[in-house]
Amino acid sequence: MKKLCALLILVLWATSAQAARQTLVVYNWSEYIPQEVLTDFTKETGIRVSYATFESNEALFAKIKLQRGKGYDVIVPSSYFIDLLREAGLLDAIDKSKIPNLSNIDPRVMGKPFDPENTYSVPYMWGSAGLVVNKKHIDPATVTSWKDLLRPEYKGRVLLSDDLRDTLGIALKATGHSINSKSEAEIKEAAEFLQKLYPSVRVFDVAASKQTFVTEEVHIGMMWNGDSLVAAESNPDLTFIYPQDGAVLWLDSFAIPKHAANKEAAHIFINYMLRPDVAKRCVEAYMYSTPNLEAIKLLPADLRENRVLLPTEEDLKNSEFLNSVGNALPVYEKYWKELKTGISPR
Ligand code: N2P
Repeated sequence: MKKLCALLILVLWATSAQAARQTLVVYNWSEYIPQEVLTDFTKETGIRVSYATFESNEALFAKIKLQRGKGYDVIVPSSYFIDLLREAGLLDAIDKSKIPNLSNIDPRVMGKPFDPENTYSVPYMWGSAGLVVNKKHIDPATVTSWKDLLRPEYKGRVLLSDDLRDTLGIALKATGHSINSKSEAEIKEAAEFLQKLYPSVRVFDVAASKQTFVTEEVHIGMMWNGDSLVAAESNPDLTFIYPQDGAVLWLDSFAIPKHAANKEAAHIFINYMLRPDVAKRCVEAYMYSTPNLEAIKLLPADLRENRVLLPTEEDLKNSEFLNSVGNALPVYEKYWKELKTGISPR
């Protein structure tokens, strides 16, 4: 018995010592994990972190596909991109026995259609694309729907996201359809809404949307909720609105690529990120909605009550999470390209 215990201790020690020698390669959205959190992870575990960032799911997918699931240990795809990566054979199953902090996660974000058993994904943050107005120029009380973007007085002052599903998503909402529509007629109607709006658009952007709103180059448009709260710290006139026709919701999750070199360390990292005190620091830095119920309890009251950060069911009425649209994706791409280039699809 004694011998067995000694052997077990030796194995555990060897595993953690081996993990500690490794460099964990994390590939994540920009501005999503504070550097100090990564530094503290290394201090605690001895595992170094090499951190790279991307600005869109498409860029992430292309990179992981090109490298055939090698080169990164932890990635953070949104919603249905988990499914796309899994289908392409690019993800490895998560060993949930190594993520005890999974018990902190709100059951409402578990088991989404893109990964019904959470075999491949562990939720990190969720959020929305909603409306932002600058109240110095526009009375927020007059803006309740995506359709309001069409008002002629906003001409040249509108910002739309450069993300195809987000932007066609808000146009689908404006025209009364699901953001996950697979109907060509509905997608076409949404694209026509965007064509009508096009002359009003000053910028299509995601990465620089905060900056563009803060400098007041635009007065109204779409933005991720967290970005709007961070931008409002620099320009307090920026106000976020959950449109009555519904916001576009996403859930970003940790996943492990199929041929990750440091799977042991990847699990240690994911479990660390789900620790309530760590998740709290990430929320405070980037103001997105955490699904970590224990972390929410640790937040100061003003953040817990902030409905942009943690919206109520009522705020999210008519909102939907993005899902895979399967074979309809090329239809979205066709209309998106037409909008951006002016070249009509055949
Ligand atoms: C954080 C980006 C949020 C990711 N900068 C949206 N899926």
